[in-house]
Amino acid sequence: MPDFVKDADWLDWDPNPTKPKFILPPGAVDAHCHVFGPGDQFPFAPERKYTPCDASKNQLFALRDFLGFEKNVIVQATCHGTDNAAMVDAIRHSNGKARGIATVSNDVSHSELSDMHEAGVRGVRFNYVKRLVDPEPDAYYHQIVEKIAPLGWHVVVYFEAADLAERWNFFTSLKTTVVVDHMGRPDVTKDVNGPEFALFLRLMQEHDNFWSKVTCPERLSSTGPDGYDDVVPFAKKVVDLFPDRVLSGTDWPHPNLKGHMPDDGKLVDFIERVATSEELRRKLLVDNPNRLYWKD
Ligand code: 0GY
Repeated sequence: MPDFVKDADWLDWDPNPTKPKFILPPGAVDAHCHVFGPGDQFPFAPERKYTPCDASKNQLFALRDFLGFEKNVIVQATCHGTDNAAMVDAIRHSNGKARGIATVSNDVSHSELSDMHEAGVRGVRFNYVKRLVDPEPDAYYHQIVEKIAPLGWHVVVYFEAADLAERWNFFTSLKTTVVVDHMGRPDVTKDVNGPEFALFLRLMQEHDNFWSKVTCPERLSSTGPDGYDDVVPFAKKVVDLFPDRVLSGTDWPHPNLKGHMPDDGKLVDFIERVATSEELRRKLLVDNPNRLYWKD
């Protein structure tokens, strides 16, 4: 088995997070997290743009229990390309407490999809972040959608705010549920009421098949981990406007972070600042993810 060496500037996940002050409600779902390898068991993809540290299913499940989540949605990370084996192994060993989002190519077979469905996969991710992948033409993704829609799966899209206008026609042509990662990665140094974030809000407003993860303050913030203050107005606005179409998650093990590695306990505390009533927190953490990922 290959012996992978993580990137020289790779920041490892925090093995000793603090206990969150915010007590998660029963049934809470961490709807955005990943597993990496372990590389000697589940090799990283040759076409990957980064080589991470290992982050195994058992380490993820231990974090879930420590933070007080009940379940996980494990999103295929680009370092594994279209080989979903590590993610599928994790959801298969979760006792029904994890569902998955896969990355597939347009020639994926119906039997591969059906095996993944049986394991607990409920969607595919289209990644447009150029430092992570080389995006394919729209036709390629349409071919995938035709194959996954009959299974009741949805599409997760990851893109940078500056690329939304270019992707608009393709995104709005999708008839499945579409979940946007990290609010479309807004530049939070800009005005929350400015034109860039307004375009993302318009996408959500005009297309009620769109959902958003209000995730990744650690990735978006320029003020840093002390509350991630600059991200709060953006995430709060999305939760307030679209309470039935939002999801939360840790993004553990936090791929490609530069600068600081977050304390996952503090990321849980962030949730209380963006979902400011018990009802909003129940929708964000329990009702919405269970409706989307555990409907069958
Ligand atoms: C994320 C963020 C990133 C990476 C990936 O699949 C991935 O490699 O998702 C990132 O580097 O922005 O959403 O977890």
